[in-house]
Amino acid sequence: MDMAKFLPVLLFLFSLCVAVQASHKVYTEFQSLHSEKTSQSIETLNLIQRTGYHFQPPKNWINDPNGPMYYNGLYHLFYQYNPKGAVWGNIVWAHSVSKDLINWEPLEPAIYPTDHFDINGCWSGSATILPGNKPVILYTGIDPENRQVQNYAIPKNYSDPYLREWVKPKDNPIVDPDRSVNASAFRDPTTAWYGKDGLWRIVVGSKRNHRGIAYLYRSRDFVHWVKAKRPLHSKDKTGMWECPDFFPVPLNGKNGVDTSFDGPDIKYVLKVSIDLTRYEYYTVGQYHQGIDRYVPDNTSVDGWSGLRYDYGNFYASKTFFDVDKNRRILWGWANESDTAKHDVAKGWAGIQTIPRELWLDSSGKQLIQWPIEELETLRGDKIQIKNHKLKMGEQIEIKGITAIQADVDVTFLLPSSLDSAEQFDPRWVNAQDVCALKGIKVEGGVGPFGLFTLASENLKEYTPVFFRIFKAPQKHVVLMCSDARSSSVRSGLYKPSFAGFVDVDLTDRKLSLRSLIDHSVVESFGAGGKTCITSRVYPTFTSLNDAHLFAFNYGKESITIESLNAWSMKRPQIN
Ligand SMILES: *[C@@H]1O[C@H](CO)[C@@H](O)[C@H](O)[C@H]1NC(C)=O
Ligand SMILES: *[C@@H]1O[C@H](CO)[C@@H](O)[C@H](O)[C@H]1NC(C)=O
Ligand SMILES: *[C@@H]1O[C@H](CO)[C@@H](O)[C@H](O)[C@H]1NC(C)=O
Ligand SMILES: *[C@H]1O[C@@H](CO)[C@H](O)[C@@H](O)[C@@H]1NC(C)=O
Repeated sequence: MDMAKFLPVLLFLFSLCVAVQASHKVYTEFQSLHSEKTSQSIETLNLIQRTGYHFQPPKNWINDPNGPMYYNGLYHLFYQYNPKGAVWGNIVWAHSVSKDLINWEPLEPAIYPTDHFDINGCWSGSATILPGNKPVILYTGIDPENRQVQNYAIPKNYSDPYLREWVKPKDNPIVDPDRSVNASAFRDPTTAWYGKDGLWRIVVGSKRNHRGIAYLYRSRDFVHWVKAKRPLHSKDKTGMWECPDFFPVPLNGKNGVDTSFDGPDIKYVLKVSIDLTRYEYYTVGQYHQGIDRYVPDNTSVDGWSGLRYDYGNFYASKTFFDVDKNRRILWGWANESDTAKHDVAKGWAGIQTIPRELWLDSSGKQLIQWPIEELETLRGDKIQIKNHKLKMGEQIEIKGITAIQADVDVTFLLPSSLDSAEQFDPRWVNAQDVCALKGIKVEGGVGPFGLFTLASENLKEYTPVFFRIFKAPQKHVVLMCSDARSSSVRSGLYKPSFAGFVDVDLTDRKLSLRSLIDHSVVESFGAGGKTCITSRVYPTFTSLNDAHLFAFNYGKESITIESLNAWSMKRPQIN
């Protein structure tokens, strides 16, 4: 009997099985479908919705960013990719390189299923640069029993500036789930860090019953790994921890440091992607090297009522240290909020958000994120507004730029008294619920004020990004919303009222907002990057000029636009 004939069927069955266990959705019926009737033509859908300056491959499904690194003058980005369609499946490590993190050149996939240790899948992982400038990739493979194991891969030719080909040595897998570990919930190895004792360390995400776990492993040679008696950290009632990321941040300044940095005046950050909520949470804390335990500070809430990198569509993120510019950079995946049917019709799904520089706020309590400075090279035509007072109910159009592909940065000046701010109800613990309750339509005292992005001329469709300010006993509460509920007249879309609170001092009466608008994505940074929200939205425009941008104030008190700068954004070379 010819087994080769049955192999594809077996692989298919295995991949279905893995997919179910990993709670990724597989739409087998769509995998070979190339077109689908929709009300807008496919050309129009793509013209309006495909992003202009966000990272995307020409077509197909993408998810997690993998193994980002800087090596010999080039930035590398790998990412989870389905070469066969616009839904999850057939995952390989696609690979692109860049000199500036903005323009990208595509290469052949670097890692794809070939061996017993990854024949059923090549899932997420990280890169570490070993001494002697030798990169190594750690990733999760799915073996023939559908167990999740950790593998390594090394460049075939270190002199190839593009690191095109990667070799998976035969001693893989290097980390097997032992009997205490759930082999169906054991994935996404971190970048390694080096201890004073001469041992490398990594963390692998997992769970036990309902407890989310970051298992710690140690190795002298990067090949033989031993599980530590105790995990680096864990937290009950949080479920599976995916894509953990663990790194040091200096107490002062914006610079980043290498993952193995050993010096004074640093704190650590542990981020996990929680599969149950599909959001990411981080804490700031202490890493006790002697006992190899991470302990969040008492100012950092652990679990899913804690801080998030982004309060919108943002998941499976990963940072890397950019040794060229001494900064730590964050990549994150923004999935679609459209139906799988539309994704398949367009032929693509998923984007990477604009890389963000990330550092510790001077309070030491949270991180600050800001789009990398290289993005500014794409700025074209500019509009500026200074000292414009927005009275109650007023909105002004920001004309003269391409509102569908823009960068807007505005600083609002609040009234000298915040007495008329609405009272904050202490029961409001979830910002998204408050945004849903109040939106822009419930009149407030101070706010709502902000931007209408991707708006139709008559405001039939618009995505407001805005603030509302509340009075509370201790200090004012600032709510930031990116509300997709009116973003499209189409039904069947996911249109959440994403929101987060902004821990900002209002004594200088200033509050800033920057939004990166790009066809079907609005990435917003409140108060200089203290609170970030990414929304995916799908207005039904039929031409690029249908998109408009406004600034508005629907609160009782006047708000002044102290300064507003908006730019048309150029289209870089992406893949
Ligand atoms: C390695 O890459 C370098 C630079 O591209 C090239 O000159 C050399 O021939 C390659 N070596 C092998 C064995 O392919
Ligand atoms: C192991 O993880 C899988 C996938 O999440 C889950 O379905 C299963 O219940 C877990 N097993 C145990 C013993 O917790
Ligand atoms: C939090 O920890 C700091 C020291 O890191 C301590 O001074 C402070 O009292 C603690 N606060 C609470 C509420 O435990
Ligand atoms: C992105 O898509 C929306 C709509 O389908 C889901 O609700 C989210 O769970 C999903 N996010 C991730 C990280 O998969």
